[in-house]
Amino acid sequence: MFFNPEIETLPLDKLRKLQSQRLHWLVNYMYQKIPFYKQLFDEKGIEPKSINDIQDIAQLPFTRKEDLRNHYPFGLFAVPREELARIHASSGTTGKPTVVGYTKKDLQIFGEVNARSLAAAGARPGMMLHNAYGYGLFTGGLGMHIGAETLGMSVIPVSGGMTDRQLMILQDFQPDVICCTPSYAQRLAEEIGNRGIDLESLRLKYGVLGAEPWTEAIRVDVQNRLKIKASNIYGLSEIIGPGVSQEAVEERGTGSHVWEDHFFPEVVDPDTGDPLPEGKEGVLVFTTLTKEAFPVLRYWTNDICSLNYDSNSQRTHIKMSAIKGRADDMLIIRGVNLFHTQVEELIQEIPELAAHYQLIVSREKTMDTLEVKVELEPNVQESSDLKLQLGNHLMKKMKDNIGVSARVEILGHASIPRSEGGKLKRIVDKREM
Ligand code: DLL
Repeated sequence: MFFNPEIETLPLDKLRKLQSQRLHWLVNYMYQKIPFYKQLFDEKGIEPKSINDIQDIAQLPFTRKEDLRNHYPFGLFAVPREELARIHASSGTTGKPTVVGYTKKDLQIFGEVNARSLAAAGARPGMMLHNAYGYGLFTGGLGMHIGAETLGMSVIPVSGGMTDRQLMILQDFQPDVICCTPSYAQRLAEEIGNRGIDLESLRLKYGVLGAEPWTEAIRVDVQNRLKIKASNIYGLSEIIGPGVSQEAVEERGTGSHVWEDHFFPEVVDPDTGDPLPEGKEGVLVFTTLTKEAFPVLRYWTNDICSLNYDSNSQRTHIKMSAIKGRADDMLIIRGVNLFHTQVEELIQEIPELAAHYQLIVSREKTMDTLEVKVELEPNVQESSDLKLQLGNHLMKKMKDNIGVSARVEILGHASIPRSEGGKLKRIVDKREM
């Protein structure tokens, strides 16, 4: 089902025209309202009035996290504080958070794109949403909330954590749809199994999972254990929050539609910043085409993926592949680059292994070393022989497929920490400790 059929299926020539008009508006708006962009455009000799086509975007400068940090908290806002309707923030790894603002109109857009996302994920007006994304400064909870209300669903604003209460609500209130991080869906699924809760007694049909990288390994795990159809939702605070892109439930595994009438995506070369053609992997960059309070131009997300049009899909908007990881989370082990999702994919190919794993990076003398800890599937009979054999198998797969030598340790069930409600850290970096 479409929430906004006209826009979601807009022919590409019309979409380009709309994007071109909106980009023209955006650069002129930024030039007038945000001193940072005025200075940037003046320095680079960019004449905002001359930007008339979406293709002109390649001439425009990038915005980076550092620019946001340098203007903390409100320095890149385009409206006076009296016109703000909402503030969110994402906690950085160090120091101050990144602060983002919304006008009333921005909140309408937030509702619209998340209503589209929920509808694409299988949700319908009249269904009940169990919203286990965190409420608060994090955009997940309130973003899905406004989307669900816009679509015409009822919302249980349960927020993340307190797993006992989540399980009670899932049984007693009978929600149709759940949204949370994939790692927390794994946790909930596992607890349901541990407590012998009959899946038939639940009404859940769909999961809208995101906010962290995940692969088919976790999708299979969650879908089987919860008997739901789980699709991917992507977004980031700097662009709006959740609802920047969404996988259609009937096209799972083929990428997520970017709502590109609002958020114009590009994939660029991480070193040169040159735009890359369709299908090539690089850094994802977004321009907000309609936001008022906190518009951003060519924001360098650091997320790695590729973009592709899919002519088999009814929705015309471009699809982004699942995020491989963030460029700053890429591990470099003795010259080999890797993301934890690559290891996750290999784990899925070994049926005795569960999608519960951790990567541990340490430094021995001057060499970085990688250790992978993975759990056995709970129904597999444990033995030290089997663990050794599976460990060697995964080690060889990593060497053959990724080119990295790692130590692998196979552990029994429930040995690796689970998500407490939010994003799960799957990499332990002992070099920083
Ligand atoms: O995580 C917004 C969100 C909330 C998205 C709920 C989806 C659902 P931030 O906390 O600002 O915002 O983190 C943004 O999380 O740049 C990616 O690195 C990562 N991320 C978000 N969604 C996905 C996803 C929210 N589906 C950062 N797959 C982004 C992979 C994701 N990574």
